[in-house]
Amino acid sequence: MTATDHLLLRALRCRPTERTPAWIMRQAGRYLPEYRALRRRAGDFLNLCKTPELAVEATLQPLRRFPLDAAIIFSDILTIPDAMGLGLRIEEGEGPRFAKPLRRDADIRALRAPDPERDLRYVLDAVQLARRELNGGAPLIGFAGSPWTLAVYMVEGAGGGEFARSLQFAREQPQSMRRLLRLLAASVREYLNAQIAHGAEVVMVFDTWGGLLGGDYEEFSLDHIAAVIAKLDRTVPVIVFAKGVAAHLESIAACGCDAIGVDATVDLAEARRRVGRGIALQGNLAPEILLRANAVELESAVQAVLASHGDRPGHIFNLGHGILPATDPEMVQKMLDAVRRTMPTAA
Ligand code: 1CP
Repeated sequence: MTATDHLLLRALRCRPTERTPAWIMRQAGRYLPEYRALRRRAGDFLNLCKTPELAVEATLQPLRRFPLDAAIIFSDILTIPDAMGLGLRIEEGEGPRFAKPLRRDADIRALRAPDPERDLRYVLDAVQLARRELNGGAPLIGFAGSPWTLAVYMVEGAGGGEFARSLQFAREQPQSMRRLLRLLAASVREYLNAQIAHGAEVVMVFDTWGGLLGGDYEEFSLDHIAAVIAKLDRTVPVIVFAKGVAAHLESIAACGCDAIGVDATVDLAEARRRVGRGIALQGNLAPEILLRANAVELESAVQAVLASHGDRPGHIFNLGHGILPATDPEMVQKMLDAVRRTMPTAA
């Protein structure tokens, strides 16, 4: 099979597919016992990311278990700030933390864009090795955080909070924030282009925290995503994961991406009407459903997602956000079976 024949790649180009392709955000991770064992073997999460053989093993684990239509390279969006010297630590059960968060304009002026070939070599090696191991079986997705989402973590210094500090920084020191966003856009662009050069067949930009911005979303987030995409190697499709920004779907569709990943608050039929035909939509089963539904409820929730997009081309089934660590892997199998049982997408 040549790479362009994969269901995922066809769906991303809004071409007809015999069924709707499916994969899962955070498909490698803590809900899988084999991931927890691998992580123990690695010692900690960052070591797992930074050891290409282990990162590739984590990438492949979900594909050994489930009939998935994509692999996503095992890494994290915070590799860029780590490579910029902010001192990343990811503690069990605590989430990410930076030793040197950005607090003033001088901190931002001192930053340099990482050279991916040198500073993020371990990710590029993992991409190359994963591609070899996949051997054409499923397309490989590379990824990065959006400039704004990275800026949020770099200014806050930790995840999991309410992010008041980064919003305040954007409001009170907009010039500094813009300087940071421009630097991050250049860094993300070079990083994604390097992933493409080393074998990524799709790239995805995670804009997890764009929704914090309300009316300032376009200025502080979307415009910088568009700047990333404008200078990407466009031989591969680009997905933008847009969480909490349903009000901006039309402008996201115009940012240069090929597909929009939408959260579970979005009705796919309405999203399709709003973005038109030329752009693919990815999503959007609420991850919580996998925690509480019985088999019948799960089946009907999956049907509802598929029916809301309908039988036109350009849909990739996924969750509306990352799979939750408490998810029973059995439910994932049931969900993917339900996707495969449904009507094929019409030509
Ligand atoms: O094992 C562990 O305890 C670490 C948990 C973990 C994992 C499994 C982290 C720390 N990152 C990851 C992997 C990861 N992160 C992937 C792997 C590939 C796959 O999908 O299988 C991806 C794509 C990400 C992306 C990521 N990291 C995002 C964007 C997507 C999203 O879910 O919104 C974000 C916001 C992060 C930051 C981050 N890294 C880790 C955690 C726990 C977090 C979130 C912290 C917070 O709540 O703010």
